[in-house]
Amino acid sequence: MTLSPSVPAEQRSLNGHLFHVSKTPDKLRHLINDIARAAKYISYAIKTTEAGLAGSVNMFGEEQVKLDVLSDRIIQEHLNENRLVATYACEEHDAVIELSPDAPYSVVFDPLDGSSLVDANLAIGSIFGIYEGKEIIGRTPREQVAALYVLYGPRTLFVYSTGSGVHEFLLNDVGEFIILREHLGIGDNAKNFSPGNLRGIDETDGYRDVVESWLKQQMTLRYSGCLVADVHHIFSKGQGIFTFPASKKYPNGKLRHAFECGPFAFLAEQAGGAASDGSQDIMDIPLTAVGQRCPLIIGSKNEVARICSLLTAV
Ligand code: AFP
Repeated sequence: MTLSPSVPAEQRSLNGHLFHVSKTPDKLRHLINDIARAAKYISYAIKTTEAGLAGSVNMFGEEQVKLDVLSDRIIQEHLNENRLVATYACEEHDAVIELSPDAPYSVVFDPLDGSSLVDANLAIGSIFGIYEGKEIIGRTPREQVAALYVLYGPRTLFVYSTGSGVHEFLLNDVGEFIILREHLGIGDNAKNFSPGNLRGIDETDGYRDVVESWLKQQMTLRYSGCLVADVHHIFSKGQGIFTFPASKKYPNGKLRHAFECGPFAFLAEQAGGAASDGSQDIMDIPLTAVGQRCPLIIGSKNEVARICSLLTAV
């Protein structure tokens, strides 16, 4: 892992890094820069918008907070501006939306992940996956040409991969994303665990065994309720495991395949980790609908494999 002082000056900004280090094609670089610009507005909105309810519901029947609606609008405006996006799909709409049909990319995104934590002032995030072409349904996460997330915590971080490693940037005081760490890696073994959907511990075969094995090994609990924050913890510490298996309430898990599981699976693989739904690599599960959900086991490779075998052993 390299820290910023050793990175040549022209490679320190997000744009410089995309251009010089990741050798990202120009149009994709422009698109990622536009997403980063949207993230700066969201970061600002989080600090300045009253955390009340918007009084509307999304396609899953969940109440949208003002910031969900605002973040969604900010991202849409930025995607609309550049004529690089043919279609997009996001958590707040139930259909794929067409923007510029002949444009080179399609984008999947969760504008504000962890929005139920806004009033508690915990970390929240945005997640993006980028595909070539205008089709989203029928694709697999492996076909993404880039995936990235933004973490709005005490500091705003931007983490991206265009297929050559995972790189982390910090939003500085003049509004520039500056390199913090290059080539984030996830080691094969986990010391931290992040157990989502614990209420389903006895409804998912083997989940109680998984959790008991973590306690027996005296692993460290780290769970915030925001996927972006919880999985970023794994990237940041270089090890760990996050689970959100199915249960009676969530027969296919809660997390959305297109804009939660898929982008994180791409990033985890790039960092040397893995992501599974319990039996299949998330990277190879086709997107069948915008609202498709998927169980998620993500993080250190050996631990992902061990948990999948415990979940399917019963
Ligand atoms: P919200 O965006 O409604 O807060 O949901 C967040 C989330 O989709 C994901 O970020 C978390 O990992 C997961 O839900 C947490 O779910 P539980 O609240 O059921 O633990």
